[in-house]
Amino acid sequence: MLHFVTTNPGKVREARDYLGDDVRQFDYDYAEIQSDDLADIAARGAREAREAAPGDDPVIVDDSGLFVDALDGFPGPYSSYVHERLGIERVQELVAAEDDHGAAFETVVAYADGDGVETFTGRAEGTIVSPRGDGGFGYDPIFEYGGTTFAEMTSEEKNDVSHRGAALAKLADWLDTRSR
Ligand code: ITT
Repeated sequence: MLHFVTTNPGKVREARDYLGDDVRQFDYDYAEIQSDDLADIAARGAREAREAAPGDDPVIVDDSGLFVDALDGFPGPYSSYVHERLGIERVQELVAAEDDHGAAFETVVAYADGDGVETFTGRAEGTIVSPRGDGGFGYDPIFEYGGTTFAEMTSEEKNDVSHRGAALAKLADWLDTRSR
């Protein structure tokens, strides 16, 4: 069993494409440190959550952020707070007032087991647009990649091009190599 430590079922759905049905959501609120570095946040969270997870099973933590070019990377590590407080429409309005609508999603997946912690990163570059689509979660309706928003894609289509898909693919490869 692999425990995905998150309050976000959308992340778990995307992870199952790479890691199979062994992935279980573990709704544990680890202490998120204040840092500009997603890897630091995810690695510390994974270390703490492993202590709290049932048995000796490994855990993963995913820390992600939306980095808007014209806003010097804002909201970045504060994406969750900004999502709750402002919502995606207001973020889109902020970006629409700028000339450059470019943005990137970044994810760090941290895996912790008895041997320690490994981190895997992924990035996707796109454009902030008015909301479109009903799929995905979070900022997906305003993040356009190749003419389609992430919310207009199926989970598999998003995984093929997304930040999380890239990080999960690296983790899956690493687990595969290690088990040989
Ligand atoms: P956990 O910390 O419990 O895992 P969270 O949703 O708060 O859940 P993050 O802090 O990693 O996770 O996410 C920061 C924000 O970015 C949050 O509002 C998410 O909904 C959003 N987000 C993360 N990944 C995303 C993705 O693939 N597409 C759209 N929005 C995403």
